[in-house]
Amino acid sequence: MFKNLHVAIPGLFLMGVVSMSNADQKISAQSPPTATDADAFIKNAEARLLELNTVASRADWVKATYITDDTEFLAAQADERAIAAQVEFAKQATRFDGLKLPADLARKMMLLKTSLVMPTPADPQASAELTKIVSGLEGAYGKGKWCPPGKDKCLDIEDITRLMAQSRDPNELRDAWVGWHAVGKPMRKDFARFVELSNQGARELGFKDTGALWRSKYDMPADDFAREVDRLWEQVRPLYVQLHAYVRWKLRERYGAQAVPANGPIPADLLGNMWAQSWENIYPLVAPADAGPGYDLTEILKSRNTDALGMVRYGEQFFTSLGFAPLPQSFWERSMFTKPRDRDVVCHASAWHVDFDQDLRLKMCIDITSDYFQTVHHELGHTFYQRAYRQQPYLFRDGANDGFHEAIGDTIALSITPQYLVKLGFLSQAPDPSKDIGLLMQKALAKVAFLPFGLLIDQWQWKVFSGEITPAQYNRSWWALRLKYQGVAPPVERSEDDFDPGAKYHVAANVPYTRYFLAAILQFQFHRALTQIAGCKDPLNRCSIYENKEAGARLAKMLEMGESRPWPDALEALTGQRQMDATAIRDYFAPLEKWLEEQNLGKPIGW
Ligand code: X8Z
Ligand code: ZN
Repeated sequence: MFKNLHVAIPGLFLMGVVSMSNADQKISAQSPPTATDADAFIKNAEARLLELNTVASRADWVKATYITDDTEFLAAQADERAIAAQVEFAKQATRFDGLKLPADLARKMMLLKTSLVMPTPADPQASAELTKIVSGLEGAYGKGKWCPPGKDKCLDIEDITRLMAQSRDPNELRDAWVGWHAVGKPMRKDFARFVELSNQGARELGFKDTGALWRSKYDMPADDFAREVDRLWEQVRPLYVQLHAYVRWKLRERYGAQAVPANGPIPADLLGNMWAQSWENIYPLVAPADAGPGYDLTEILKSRNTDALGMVRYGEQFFTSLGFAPLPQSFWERSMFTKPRDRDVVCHASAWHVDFDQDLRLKMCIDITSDYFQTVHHELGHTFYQRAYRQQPYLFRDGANDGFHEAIGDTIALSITPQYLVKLGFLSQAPDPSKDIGLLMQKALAKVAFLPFGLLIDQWQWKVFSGEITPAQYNRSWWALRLKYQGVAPPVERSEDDFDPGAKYHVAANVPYTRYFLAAILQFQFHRALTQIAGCKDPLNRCSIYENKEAGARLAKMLEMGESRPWPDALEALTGQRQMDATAIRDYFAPLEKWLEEQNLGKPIGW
C-alpha cells in the first residue's frame, strides 16, 4: 500500500522494465552525469510513477471496497508494478550520488529512496510473493469476524467495536476480546515471510532492514529519529502515568479488586476499546463526580437524525469556514461512507488521493457517534492536505512527514469546543467553565491514553524487522511492550500460538504507526499556534479556530508546501518552532493533570 492512501502509504511503483528513454541511455553511457541528466531522470521517474500509482490506487480502491480473491490478485499485481518501478528508479538514482544538485532535485532523489514503505526485492518471484502476502493480510483483516457460540450472527469489527464501547459485562468483554484476537492467529506465518521479503527489498536499497527504512523518512539520521521519539515520550509520560493510575482506581471500584490490581497493569478488555488505544468510551465510569461531561455529542447527533453524509458535511464546513474551497462533486460521488450490506470491505477509515490531483475519496463505515465525528474530521484533514499540495511536483505530494498528515484533521477536531457546538445549534449554551475538568478528562481518555499505544506498535515492528524479535517471540514481545508502555495486560493467558499484533489493522496492513504518536503531539502544537494566530486568549481547550480566515490561511500555507521542504521548515511556517514539542499537550491538559495528581494522592502510581 502506498503514497496516496492516507492510512496506508508509500509502497508503490512498476515491475521489471523501467523504461529509460533513448536519450537517457545515451546520457548514462557517458560519464560523469550532470545536473541536467539528473533533472531529466527525475522528470521521467515522476511521470512514470504518477501513472503507475494512479492505476494501483484504482485497483486498491476496488479491492478495499469489494474484497474477493480476484480483486486482491489485481491489486497485488498493480501494487507490485508500481513498487518495483520505484525500487528500480531508486537504484538507478545512485548514479547521481556525489553530484552537486539543486536542493529540490537532491530532495527528490532522497525521497525516491525513502518514500517506500514496502520495498520489494528485485527478484520477480520474491516481489510477487511479497505483494500478494500483504494484500492477503489486509484482506484477512477486512474479512475478520467473530462468531459467538450459540448465536446465529457473526460480528465484524464494527459490531465488536460497539460492544467493547458499550458493554460493562466483564465476561462479555473478555469473550469479544478473545473472539476478535483470533483473527490474528492465521496471519503469523505469512507475516514472518513478509518480514523476510520486505527486509530483502530494504537491503537491496541500502537499508539495514525495513525498520531502518521507516525511520529514515524524517529528515534526520534514523538513529536520531528513534531518540527524538523517546524524548517526546519522556515529555508526556508523567501525564499518562497519572491518568493510568486514576483510571485503574476507578475500574477497580467498578469491576472489583479481583479483576483490577491495585498497582499492576489494567486488563486490556476493560478500557472501552479493542486495543485499549483510546479510552473515551469508559468516560461514564471515570467521570469526575462534580464535573459532568456537560453534553453527549453522540446523543445530540442521533437526536438530530444526522446521517453518514451529514457527518462528512459538518467536517467539510469546518474547513470551508477557514477559507478552504468546498470538496469537488466527485468526492461525494466516489467516496464510501457506509458499510455495504452485501460484501466484505476494509472498513478501517482511510483517505485516498487516487490520481494525486482532484480525485479525492474517503472510505469508511460511519456510525453516528462522537468517535466517528472525530474520525470524519481526522480523515478530512488528509483530504484537504492532499488537495492543498496537489500542485507540487509528484514526489512532493505528501505530508511534511507522515505525522503531519495524521495531525491535520485532529487539529481541526480540537476546535470542536462547546462554543463551536453552540454555533452549530447543537447546544443552546456552552457548559460553565466549572465543567472543564470533565471535558478535559474526556479528551485525555482519547488523546493521552493513546500516546503509549501510538509509540509501541513500531517499537515492536522495528525490533521484528531488525531480527531482535524472532517469530518465536512475536506474541510475548508484543505483550512485554504493551506492559512496559501502556501498563495493560491481556485478559486471558496468551501464547505463541496466538498472533495478537495481527488483530490490529496497521500491523496486518503494513502501515507504520509512529506517525500517530507524532500526530498526537503535533496536533496540540498546531492547535496552540493556530489559536494564537486567531487571537484566542482563553485556555487552549476553550479556543476554536472556527471561521478564522487568518488561521486558515496560515494552515493552508503549510499544507501547500507538501513534502517539498524538510519538515522543520513546514513546522516553522505554522508555529515558528523547528522542533516537535510536547509542551503544548502538557499545557492543554495542565488543569486536568493537577486535578489527577490530587485524586491520586496516596494511591499507587505505575505498574
Ligand atoms: O488509522 C487511523 C485513521 C486512519 S489514518 C482512522 N487512526 C489510528 C488507528 O485507528 O489506530 C487514527 C488514530 C490512530
Ligand atoms: Zn489518518
